[in-house]
Amino acid sequence: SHSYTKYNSWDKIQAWISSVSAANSDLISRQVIGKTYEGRPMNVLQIGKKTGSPKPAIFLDCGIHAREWISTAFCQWFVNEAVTTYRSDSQMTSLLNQMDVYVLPVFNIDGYDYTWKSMEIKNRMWRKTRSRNYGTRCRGADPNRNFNARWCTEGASRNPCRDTYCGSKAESEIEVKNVADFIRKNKSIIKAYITVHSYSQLLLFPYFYYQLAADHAELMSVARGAIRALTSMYGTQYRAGPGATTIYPASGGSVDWAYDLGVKYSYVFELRDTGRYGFLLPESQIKPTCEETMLAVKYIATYVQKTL
Ligand code: 0X9
Ligand code: ZN
Ligand code: ZN
Repeated sequence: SHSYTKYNSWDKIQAWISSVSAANSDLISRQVIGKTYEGRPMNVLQIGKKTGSPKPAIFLDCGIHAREWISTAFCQWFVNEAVTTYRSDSQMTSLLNQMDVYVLPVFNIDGYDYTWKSMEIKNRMWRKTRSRNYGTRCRGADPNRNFNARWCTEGASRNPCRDTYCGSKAESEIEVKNVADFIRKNKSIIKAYITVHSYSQLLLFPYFYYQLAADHAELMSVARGAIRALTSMYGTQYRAGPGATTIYPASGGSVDWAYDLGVKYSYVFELRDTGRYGFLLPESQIKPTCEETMLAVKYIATYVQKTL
């Protein structure tokens, strides 16, 4: 059965989505924003006190890359922390009274499921979606190169057999289109966009091309505060900065796209570790990783709440 301190298969996560929503119907509403290429429903959980009128919101997604299992574990952890600490934790209570958090627990469900169903280690390392590409047996595109942000201009490949294949056009991947449509539709209320990856212990923000964001100074200072909070728990070291100069330039990423749409507080987390285990982070690290990351996400959320 489902466990917050283990990695869960898609089937278990799907059942958990139903049960956690049903058990916390005072705080959680769920909606299907579309289906994946292979037909799996993409559920977004809206978490917050139900006030009957639209509230300012934060959009949080995990698992855009299939093999980054700790990312997917974090969204489940976040939902559980939100519902179990609402009322007892003043910061969470205030946040969920005033704002909603939209959580997409697994962005790339087909890819995630593929990393579970196959016994071959090479498929545990699958990153992309599972769509068919014209004229080749190689499947999938990198959803984090498929957004309409300087699409396929740098740090992305036109070769469908590569891990950073940008797709046949921006939003060619149905999962990307579903998320982009949802954020576009709700852009007047979405104040922050947080996307969770692994690994490298980084907190990144726009741009992933060589240009400073207009809000660079503020994004950097909020990131530094978030890291300070994260590090305070177990001493885990993080670096913060704009994507292009902190890791590498890359076009078509969700965070640049969200920022250019007008979502000012747009961040990418790259969770533990720094390479010892990489994408194969042991289950013993799920709890400490999620607990420390909660502090950083809550720091950003509380900052955004204060700007309202
Ligand atoms: O390359 C990526 O997509 C991310 N790193 S990962 O190792 N998790 O694949 C970095 C975030 C990229 N974000 C943008 N390009 N906007
Ligand atoms: Zn990633
Ligand atoms: Zn906790």
